[in-house]
Amino acid sequence: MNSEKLKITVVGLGYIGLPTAAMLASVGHDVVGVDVNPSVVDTVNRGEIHIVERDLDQLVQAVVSQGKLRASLTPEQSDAYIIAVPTPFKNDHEPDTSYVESAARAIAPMLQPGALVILESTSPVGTTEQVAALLVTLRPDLSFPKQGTTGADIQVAYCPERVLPGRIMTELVDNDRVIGGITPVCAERARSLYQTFVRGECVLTDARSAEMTKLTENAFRDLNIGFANELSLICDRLGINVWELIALANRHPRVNILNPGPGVGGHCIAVDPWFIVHAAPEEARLIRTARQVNDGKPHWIVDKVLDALSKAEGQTVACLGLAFKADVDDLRESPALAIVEILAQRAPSAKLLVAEPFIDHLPRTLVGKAELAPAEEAIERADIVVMLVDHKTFKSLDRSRLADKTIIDTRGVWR
Ligand code: SAJ
Repeated sequence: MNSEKLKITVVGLGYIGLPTAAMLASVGHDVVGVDVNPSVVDTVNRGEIHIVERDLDQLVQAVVSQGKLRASLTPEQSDAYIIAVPTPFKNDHEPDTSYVESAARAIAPMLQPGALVILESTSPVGTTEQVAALLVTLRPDLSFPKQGTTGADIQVAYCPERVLPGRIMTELVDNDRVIGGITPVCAERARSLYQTFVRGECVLTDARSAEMTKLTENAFRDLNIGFANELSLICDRLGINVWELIALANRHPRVNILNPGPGVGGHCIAVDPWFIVHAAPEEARLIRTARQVNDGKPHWIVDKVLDALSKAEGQTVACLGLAFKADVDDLRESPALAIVEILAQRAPSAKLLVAEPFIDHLPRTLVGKAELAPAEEAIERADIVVMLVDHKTFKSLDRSRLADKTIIDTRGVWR
C-alpha cells in the first residue's frame, strides 16, 4: 500500500462519503468531511454518526478523537477532493446532477496546481467530463486534463463506490475499484490514493467507461430482481409457491435466481438504471422493462392487501418493516414505505400498525395515518399481517402468534 499522507476533502457525508472519509482518516490521511447540513457536521464533530451502518460508529469516534477527521460546512484547500453527493432523478426520470455541480463549484476556489478531483457519485455517462469542463470555466488560471494530453495542473477522475449498505466498512476495503481517468495520468493518480486503503484490485479505465460500469452493475441486479418479481406474479396466478420454485430451479448449476420482494428500493438500484434508459431510450428496452416490473410490485402487493381487507372480519393491518431492505434504517425509495403510504390512501378506514425497529418515529408522510408499534404488539392486534422487510428480528418472531391471521408475506420469511 502507498504510504503518502494527504490532506483530503470529502464532499458529502452520507452513506458513502462518511464511511469513505473515516476510512481515509483511519489510514493516516488528514480528512475534512464537508456537508451542507449543519446538524450532520455537528454530529460528526462530536465523533457520532447520523446513519446506521455496522462498525462505522467506532471508526468515526476513533478518527475524530485522533483529530484525523473533522467535519465542516465548507471545503478546505487539499491535495485531493472526493465528491460523494446524491444524484437523484427528476420527475420524468431525467438525472439530476445539480448536487455534483454545486460540489464542483464549492471546491473550485480551493484548487491549487497538483490537486486531484475524484467524483464517486453514481453519475450519467459524461458527468466527469462535465465536472472538468465546469472547473475550466471557474478556474481559467489552471490547466485541466484533456484526452490525448498528459500534463495538467489538476487531475480529474471517476471512481464509483460499489459498497453494499450493511457491509460498507468491509466492502470499502475488499472490493475491487474501477477508476476512470479523463486521461491515464488522472487514473494513475487516483489509483495511488485508493491504494492507501483498498485491498481489492484498482482497475484503470477511462471516465466514461467507469461511469457506465457503475450503472451497468446496478441495472444487472435490477433486471435479475425484476425476473424474480415477475416470477412471483406468474406463480401467484398459477398457484405455485414461488420460493419453492426458485429453490428448485437454483439447483441447476447455471441458474441463480434472486429473491422476489415488495419491489426494489434504496437510492441506487431503483434509480441508476434510469440513467441508462435516459441516455439510450431506444436501445435500453430490457432495462426499462425491469424498472417497470419492479416499480409495479408495490401496487400489486397493495391490491393483495385490499383484497384481504375485503374478506377479513376486522380492519387492522400490521405492516412489518418500512426500510428498503433488511437490517438497515434507510427509507429512501423504500417499496415497504410506498406500500404503507398507498394503503393509507386507498384503505382510509383500515387501522394501519407499523413495526420498524430501526426508527423511533414515523416518517412525515405517515403521521396521523398509521401507528408505530412493536412487532409483537402489531401482530397481536392485527387481522392481516403484511411482512415487508426481512429484518433479523422479524425472522425470529413466534409463528404461533400468526395462527388466526391472514398473512401476506412479500419476502418469503414464512414461506
Ligand atoms: N432485493 C430484492 N431481492 C433480492 C435482492 C435485493 O428484492 O434478491 C431488493 C432489496 O430488498 C432492496 C433492493 O433490492 O429493496 C436493493 O438492495 P440490494 O441489497 O440489492 O442493493 P443496494 O441498493 O443495497 O446496493 C446496491 C449494490 N449493487 C449491486 O449489488 C450491483 C451495491 O454494491 C452498490 O454499491 C449500491 O447498490 C450502490 O450504492 O449503487
